[in-house]
Amino acid sequence: MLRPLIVGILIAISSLAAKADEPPYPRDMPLLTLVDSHGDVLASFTLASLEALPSREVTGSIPDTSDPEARWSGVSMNVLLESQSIAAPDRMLAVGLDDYSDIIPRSDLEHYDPVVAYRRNGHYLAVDRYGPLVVMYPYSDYPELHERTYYSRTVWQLSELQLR
Ligand SMILES: Nc1nc2c(c(=O)[nH]1)N[C@H]1C(S)=C(S)[C@@H](COP(=O)(O)O)O[C@H]1N2
Ligand SMILES: [Mo]
Repeated sequence: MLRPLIVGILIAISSLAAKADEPPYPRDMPLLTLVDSHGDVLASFTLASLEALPSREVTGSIPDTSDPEARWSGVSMNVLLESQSIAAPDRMLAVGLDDYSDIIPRSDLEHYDPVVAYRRNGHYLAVDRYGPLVVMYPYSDYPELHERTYYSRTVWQLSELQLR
């Protein structure tokens, strides 16, 4: 009988897949903080809480790097704010772990719906690979995004969104 063998192989494959799918950081580690204009914390997200929200996928790459185009999946910035019943602010300052930051205006959320991505081509992002979170724009859907303005808003190692 082949069946027990096939079942055994399937179990082996899925346990390997489960291992490969483990994030390179704890699922309950705070990754992203939303703060208001006074610096007060409005919300905090872990991988687990981000994954509990509906996901959105966009195609793009980290600008000005050799990073090839990839599928990035995560949470739409609009959905992220809605999940906390927060109206989209005029501007958000997106801050990286390296203290790099840039302003993302509300018009970007309306026109492009950028994503707070936690996976690149299906894989979680290690901190030394632009992760854990990256602001990614849908570059392949909107060629006009290929411009310095949006490149600098593609904040990798995203750790904080300051609502202005
Ligand atoms: N956290 C973080 N995100 C960032 C940057 C940065 O220095 N830190 N640089 C921005 C700019 S100007 C570009 S072109 C791209 C690629 O930056 P890099 O060339 O420094 O990798 O990421 C953007 N996001
Ligand atoms: Mo840049």
